[in-house]
Amino acid sequence: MTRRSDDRRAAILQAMREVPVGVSGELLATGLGVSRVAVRKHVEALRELGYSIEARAGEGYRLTGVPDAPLPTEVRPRLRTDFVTRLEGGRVTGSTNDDARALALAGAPEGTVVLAARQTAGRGRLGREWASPPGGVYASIVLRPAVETPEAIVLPLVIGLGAARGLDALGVSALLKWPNDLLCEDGRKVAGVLLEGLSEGWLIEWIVAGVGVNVRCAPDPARDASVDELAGRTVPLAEAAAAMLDGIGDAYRRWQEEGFAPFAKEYAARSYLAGRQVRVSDAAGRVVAEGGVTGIDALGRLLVATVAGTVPVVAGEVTLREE
Ligand code: BT5
Repeated sequence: MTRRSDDRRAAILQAMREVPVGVSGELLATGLGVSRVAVRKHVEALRELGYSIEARAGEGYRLTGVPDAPLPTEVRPRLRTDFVTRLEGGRVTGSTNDDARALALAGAPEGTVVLAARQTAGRGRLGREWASPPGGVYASIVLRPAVETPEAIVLPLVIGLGAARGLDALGVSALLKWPNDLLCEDGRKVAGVLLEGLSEGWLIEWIVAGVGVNVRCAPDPARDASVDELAGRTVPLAEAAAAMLDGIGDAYRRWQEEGFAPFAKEYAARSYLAGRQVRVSDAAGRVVAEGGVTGIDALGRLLVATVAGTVPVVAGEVTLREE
């Protein structure tokens, strides 16, 4: 779908929202500067997206139902900030991170976002699966941070904090499990963040920040929590998507301007691991540190007090140790 078609469909939706009794095809055609046939085609395309639109002779088009989906036409009007420059997708895809990567490679600007209501090949870190059934929101954002590679090491934490603020806006207060899990109090996971990117030496070409949120779904109830359950209400998927994008966009912009320092205190306050006994393993499963978590340092590394002294951990899988 072209940007222009998107804009026209958004305009048709807005007109129908403003005049609930019905808007004539002729009026829509004149307003948009297109033919009535073109209007009819746009209305058909909106129906295919899940909108219910009645068309009656003499009364025109009437919007009678809106899909509960993270569609650009529903997410865009709910965005609070101008961070998002382009919104794509909203239905089914393999992985929004792959789609956003392809757009980034083709030169898409910062703030380009791909959304999905379901993924068939959603992934987490280290090749793990991200269960992506309907009822979740899956989003990936193209970032082009103006910093050198080492400075971007903290970015996953910044994006995690932004996602946590997005959840705040939905009435869910989440804890952060270093490096990238968003958990509720009892340790079940409500959202996850995955950053992938390309750099040329110290120069970052692009980063794709992907976030998956269980809004109405909890694919494995023993392990996962949902926004609906935690917020105690049914949160529209488009509202969830917009809140996450605003939260992440705000945090990212602040980090670009001021670095990580303004986030350190909030990260500590939201830390699920602070004060806990943990075991950290590398990708191959080797234990790299074992002990009590004392916090993170200015570079975003996890500080683990081991018998041999404090170890700053750059990457790894953290599990809680039975106390
Ligand atoms: C993550 O990885 O938590 C990052 C997840 C990022 C998903 C987004 S969705 C949009 C974008 N497109 C993608 O393809 N991915 C991104 P990690 O820390 O490796 O956690 C993965 C682990 O979380 C799995 O091994 C499961 O144990 C668990 N898990 C899988 N699906 C889950 C879900 N829906 N809710 C909670 N936990 C889940």
